[in-house]
Amino acid sequence: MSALKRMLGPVAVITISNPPVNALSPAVQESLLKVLKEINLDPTVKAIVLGGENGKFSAGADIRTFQTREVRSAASLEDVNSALEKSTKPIVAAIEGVALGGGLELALGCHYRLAHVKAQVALPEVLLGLLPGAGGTQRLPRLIGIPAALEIITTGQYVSAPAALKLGLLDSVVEDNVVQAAVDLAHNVIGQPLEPRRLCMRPLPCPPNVEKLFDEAKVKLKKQFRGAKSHQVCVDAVRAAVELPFAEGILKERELFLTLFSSDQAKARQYAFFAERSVARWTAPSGANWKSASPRPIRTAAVIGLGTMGRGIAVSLARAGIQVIALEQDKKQLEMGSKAVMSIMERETQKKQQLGHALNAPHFGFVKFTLDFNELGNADLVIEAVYENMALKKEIFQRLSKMCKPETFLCTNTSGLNIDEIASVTDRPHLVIGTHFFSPANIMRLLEVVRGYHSSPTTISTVMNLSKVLGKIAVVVGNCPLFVGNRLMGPYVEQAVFLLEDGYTPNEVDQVLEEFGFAMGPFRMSDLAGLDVGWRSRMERGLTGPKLSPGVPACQREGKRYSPLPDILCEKGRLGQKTGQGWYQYERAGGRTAVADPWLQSFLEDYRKAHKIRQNVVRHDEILEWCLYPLINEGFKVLEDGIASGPEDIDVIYTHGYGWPKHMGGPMFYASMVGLPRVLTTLETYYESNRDVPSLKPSALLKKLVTQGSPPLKEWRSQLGHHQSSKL
Ligand code: ZOZ
Ligand code: NAD
Repeated sequence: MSALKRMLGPVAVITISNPPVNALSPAVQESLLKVLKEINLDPTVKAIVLGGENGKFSAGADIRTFQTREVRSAASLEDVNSALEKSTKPIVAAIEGVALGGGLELALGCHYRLAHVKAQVALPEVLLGLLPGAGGTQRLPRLIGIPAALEIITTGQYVSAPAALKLGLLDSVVEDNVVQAAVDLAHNVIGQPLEPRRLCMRPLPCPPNVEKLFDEAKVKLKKQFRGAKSHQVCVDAVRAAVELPFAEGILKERELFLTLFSSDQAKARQYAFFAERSVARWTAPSGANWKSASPRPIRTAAVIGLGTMGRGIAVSLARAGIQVIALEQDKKQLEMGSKAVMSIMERETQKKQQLGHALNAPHFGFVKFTLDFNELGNADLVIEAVYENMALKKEIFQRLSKMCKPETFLCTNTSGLNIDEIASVTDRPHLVIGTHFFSPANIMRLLEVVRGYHSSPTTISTVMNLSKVLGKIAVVVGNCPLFVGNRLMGPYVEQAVFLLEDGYTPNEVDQVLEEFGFAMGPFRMSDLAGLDVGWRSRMERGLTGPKLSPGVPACQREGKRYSPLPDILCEKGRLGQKTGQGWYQYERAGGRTAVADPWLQSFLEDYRKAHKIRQNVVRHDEILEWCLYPLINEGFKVLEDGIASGPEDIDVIYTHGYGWPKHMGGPMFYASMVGLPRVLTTLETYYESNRDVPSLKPSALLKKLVTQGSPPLKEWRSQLGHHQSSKL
């Protein structure tokens, strides 16, 4: 962990060395200051180049040290930047790979910035619940102007080197050896005045109506990142650059940084960052790991069914350069499916080109559309995405088993059917696995990898490797009805519907959850997904249907409270956005703007009267608890059953697949922040008065953790049993 120095003639090259990403730990910062001081005293050095080891400039401050670090040391990175800026010898930043966060701020302290054409720069602090706290909010606007700087600082977006060159963030972009090019530039600028190159001395070009710009940015960000503080505070920090001289702006930036640094939202975001990385290291509670197996390469993949999911899956595969064979059941469906796939690909290509990503434009592999099952024989891997029907899936897997080469992996995109039952009809249960993509599959990054009892380490390893190739975040889960994500959704949606019976409107419930940070409340979400998805699954499980007419007075099924409201809506043809009516009404079938529906209001009133339901209006904060605590409780049950291997797995599934706000970490992290005793006592109270709602019965693991004094989340794993579908 250090800053290394070597001489190339009169140019000193300083290299940041802290593998794997050259994070700026306190030790690196001290080392940089020390080397810089030495160099400035050395009369043989005329110019300096600053770079990073192993093809990466720097990924910024060392996030691992944030929760343990003395806040007092927060200023030290700005001390380094200031020392670079004040240097009397010109300094050129040589950017390879990434310059992120504190890494980019370091480059902004240098007098010149040169980057490799494939390098990326960004200030992603906002996504860690912070702001660029080492001068970034004061220097960047002075370099590229307020509008562009505001966008970069408040969204954390990555900027490619060519785009950064256009913005004026970089002085030059090269295709070959960056360090050599930086040394050449350093040679050329020896003796040139440094004052104009010091960003702290630059006047800030201020557009007219700058206040309006800030106000509009705040409104937009509030909508885009509901409930998240850091985006708003980032705007205030850039505003300080306009209102204050540089030195005072730096003090203001630090003051604002400190308000965020110790916040729960920042802790949640940083937890989410490491949780995302930890799921890739999945280990069965037995200690065994699929990483011991080698993944097999996937060159050709087949997709069966080109409906909502199959289309997106085919595009994801093709975008990664994999040859795709896409199968449909009849000519009409094939035509519709192939058109949809081609149009997604065209849109994606156009979008990338518009964003100036032409250099990295996706390379789409070849997609062959077919009605002939025999064409799948040579695929390395098949993903089935037909209707959610066990008999149909079994029929398909039986056929696949007969005609695919013996080593072909057979995957199903089922949202919750039994993987082992599907595998049981094949000749190769060890090569069968669930690949649960989320809709739209070409956009959503989450992939639940559902391992069956027989899934082999090679199968898991291959699918995990494929997910990386596709740019997805994959989480390995066990096999149980609905797996992890949809299983936790059940109690959440169930409680939301009970709240309607109790006297609330869909809008009131949605609003509370949207204020919490969900992109959509449960009713808006159901309307978008289609109410019939759950309805068909309930019919398949015999929970509703003609024999169980929802008109009957008792809202109970098999001794459990059951609300027939969603079934009634489906029977009336109100399937959500697609039919123009669901929990809300829409301007037309397929419309997107949800408006409260007076019909629904009077229907709910009649329903309550008919079923003699006494209105039970609870406080708004209780709506949150009624919906979230049963979901969290189910999360503990999933851990107890060994279906997820740790709380991080559940949290990644929720933040990436279900719109749980990242600044709330995920359901399990949120529970740890609220306090496990509070979650437990609330559930106990609710269950006491609702014995017919099993999802309110506190999980044994939750009780155990509270009895043990509520250990921190990172210690929960040690309390878990063995993975249910474990054979590893
Ligand atoms: O890892 C990817 C990435 O995006 N990293 C995070 C970049 C980032 O958000 N930087 C901003 C940091 S905050 C900052 O800089 C604050 C600031 O200015 C204020 C200064 C004041 C501080 C005061 C404190 C009191 C990256 C794109 C770099 C690489 O992606 P890959 O997919 O190739 O690899 P990963 O993500 O698996 O990463 C490899 C290993 O490196 C770890 N890591 C990454 N960035 C880190 C970091 N560890 C510490 N600090 C970072 N900035 C990562 O966790 C992984 O390690 P393992 O052990 O988890 O595998
Ligand atoms: P869909 O109804 O939109 O599409 C299914 C497609 O499969 C249709 O185009 C149909 O013609 C085709 N098909 C049916 N039988 C076939 C056969 N024998 N051979 C070839 N093609 C056949 O369904 P969907 O929403 O894409 O769901 C597919 C699977 O993905 C289901 O198991 C579902 O549970 C799961 N899933 C859906 C979502 C979602 O949001 N829609 C999300 C995750 C998982």
